Amino acid sequence: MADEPIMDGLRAQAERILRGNDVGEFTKPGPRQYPHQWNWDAALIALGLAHFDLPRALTEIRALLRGQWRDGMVPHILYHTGPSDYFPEPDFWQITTSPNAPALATSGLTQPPVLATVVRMIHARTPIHEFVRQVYPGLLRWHRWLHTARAIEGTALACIIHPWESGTDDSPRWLRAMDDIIPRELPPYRRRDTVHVPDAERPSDVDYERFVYLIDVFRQNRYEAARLLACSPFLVQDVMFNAILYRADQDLSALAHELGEPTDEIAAWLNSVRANFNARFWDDARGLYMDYNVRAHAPICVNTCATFAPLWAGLASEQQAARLVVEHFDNPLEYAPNTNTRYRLPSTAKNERDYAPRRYWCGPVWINMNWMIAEGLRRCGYDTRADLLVRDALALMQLSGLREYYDPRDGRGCGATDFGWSAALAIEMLSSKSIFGARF
Ligand code: 9WN
Repeated sequence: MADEPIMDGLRAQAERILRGNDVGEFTKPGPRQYPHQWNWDAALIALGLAHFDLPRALTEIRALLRGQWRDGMVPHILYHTGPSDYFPEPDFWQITTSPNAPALATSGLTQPPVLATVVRMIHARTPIHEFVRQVYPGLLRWHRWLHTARAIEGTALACIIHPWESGTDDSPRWLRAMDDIIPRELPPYRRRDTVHVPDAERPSDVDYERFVYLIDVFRQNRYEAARLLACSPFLVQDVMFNAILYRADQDLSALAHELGEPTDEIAAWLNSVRANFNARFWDDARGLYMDYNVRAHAPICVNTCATFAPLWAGLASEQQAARLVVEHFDNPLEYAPNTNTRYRLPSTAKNERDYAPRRYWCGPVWINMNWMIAEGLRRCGYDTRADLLVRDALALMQLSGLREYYDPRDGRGCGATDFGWSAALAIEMLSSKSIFGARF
């Protein structure tokens, strides 16, 4: 049974963090480590804020859409308050070379499009018709850009051109895909991400060099979408990004329907993704979803928590869902607790070569992943497993505070402190009635 007074303490702490990271129109993901607005952080933070301050939640979303590029891209970082000690600083991106750049300083990349889903979730709880009408055109333009400017081979599946676009930056799936990228010349830069967080919990220098090299390629090509598809050394179809997009298309379509807007274009994207998703990503021999390296014309055979994202989207068949759950989620060598690990869900399978329990996306538990995968498991009828993920997420936050990620062995907190989406999703999970009652 959940201990409700302690849970109340967690909720109060989460609200305090969201208030503390609030800079007026946007919320810092982490007060020191991440002092700007990030795309999918802003969406998840808005979901949490909506539980106790709906107007502030809507402000967060409006601020994010203010950075939208003329071609429809919603960028991954927005520098509303100018430079800080965060690298890359706004000028490093050189976005003004693009005719599509907005007036606001932003990065030149995007991030997982979870925003339409969040808008629909907030609206389903407290109708916000006028707001939905205002933001709908921006959401539609972003999705259209993803399904066209980032699409190849005549399908609506989207490509990403930088690991940062996946939101799971140094996941071993990208480390493997970056093996072939040899930076030729690097612009001068100084890493700042290891000032506040220990080196061992952040990407290695070699990986960071590749992150920077890719940005340099994009700025030299003035962020022209067609050129980036043609020349980016990193071109990948990310299973989780596409699952998030597919679910967001479903939510966008529901919003369109309610607004009396046409839904044919969205239906065509949904049909195309549905028709191509499993053929592209499902590995029937292993019973796992794998990303696809477009440059190498080959799947990226690395087992990470991204494999469970199709559950969130309703893209896995009953049999596929059962294989994911029984062969992998429940497997103590991969994701289930064993004598070495107490907490679910390691972000990389424990038997993967590059599994590292404290390094960024290479193994630690992330609260957004637990939440999203729990929602997916529930959608497919695996409520008991979903409860395990919610229980562990809440237990970790109580044990170690609202951190960016957690060591699955002992629950120690890693990365940034007072982390925004951990706080927001603590509130979201505590507010969802299903977590209370006999199951805990
Ligand atoms: C680069 C803000 C962001 C998250 C990403 C996470 C991390 C940035 C960084 O922090 O990425 O975008 O500097 O490491 O990987 O998912 O949006 O919280």
